[in-house]
Amino acid sequence: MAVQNFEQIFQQKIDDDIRIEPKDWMPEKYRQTLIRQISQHAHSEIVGMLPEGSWISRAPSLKRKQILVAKVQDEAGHGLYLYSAAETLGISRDEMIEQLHSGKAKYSSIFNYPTITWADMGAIGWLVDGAAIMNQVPLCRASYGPYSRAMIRVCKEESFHQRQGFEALLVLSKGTAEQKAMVQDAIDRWWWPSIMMFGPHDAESSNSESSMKWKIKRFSNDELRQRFVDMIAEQVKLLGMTLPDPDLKWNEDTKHYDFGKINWEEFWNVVSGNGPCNKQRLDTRKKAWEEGVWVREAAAAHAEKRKQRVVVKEGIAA
Ligand code: FAQ
Repeated sequence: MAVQNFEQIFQQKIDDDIRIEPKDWMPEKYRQTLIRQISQHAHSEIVGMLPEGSWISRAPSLKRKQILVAKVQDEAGHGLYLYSAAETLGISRDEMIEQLHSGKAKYSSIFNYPTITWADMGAIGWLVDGAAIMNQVPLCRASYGPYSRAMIRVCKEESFHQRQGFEALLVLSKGTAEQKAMVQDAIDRWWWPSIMMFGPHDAESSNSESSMKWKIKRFSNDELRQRFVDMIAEQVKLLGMTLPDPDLKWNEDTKHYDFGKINWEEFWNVVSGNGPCNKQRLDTRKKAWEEGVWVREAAAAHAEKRKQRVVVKEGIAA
């Protein structure tokens, strides 16, 4: 069959909302786009463990520590499902890790900001996981089967993450003047980076056109960002706090909140490796990878031994 026919059949499946599975024919650009997005997503989960991980030993109570440990473990799990989903497209885990370490593969800009106070744990749960859910619920219907299925579980866990973050802030917001100030300061620092997570404006989004045609993306960066702003602008009132945007205003005509200009210079600076913590995050990941060599080697040797044992047993049985 000519490639053109394969392409028509492929696009027809997408248009009919039939999932594409690993062994189905797919255009090379579709495969590459998925590898880029899924691996970037996996790296984000793994690097995303670092800003919160540093607070596990400093959590203010046993309950908060248990919640934080569970959340960070969930993020490790998300990274692992996503690496597995990407592997079905023909890239190995080692190649993906190498791309992260060399700077070829990106990860979300948000994880290059420092976590300065305990309230940052609440702000990450509420705002960062909140933005992640807004972006990821539509990915449960992404056209690639292994990605969409992984996202269903990821989203269930993310929604627990968001609620725990909001609840942690709610408790602090009813506390002392110092605790209230700590909440407002965390919101002030995390707000703009959170709305940058949705990526550049649609007009600047180089991948959106093809990703929408292939139903990897179901909504544009700006559509999802607007939904997030509308949701958070209401929720912040429950905390008795404000968002650091003087232009944030309900628009009766559009029935959405208008908001101020995003600092794209800051965004691209962080994306290109020059954010406040980019170097620290990558150095930590590289060190963990190097220090884990013996674990990977031991696991591979153990697997090989087990395989040999099965071969010997089968030989005896025959
Ligand atoms: N950071 O053409 P578009 C989480 C890049 S997981 C860095 O619009 P696309 C869980 C983009 O790669 C958070 N780079 O790109 C958690 C592209 O460059 P490239 C991660 C960004 O792919 C919570 C260029 O800009 N979530 O938070 C960013 O169509 C708490 C042009 O952009 C996902 O990965 C950015 N924010 O749309 C963990 C979800 N935005 O690659 C721990 C899946 C854009 O061509 C604690 N990904 N770029 O060189 C997606 O939905 C999409 O990839 C977007 C970007 C929407 C992120």
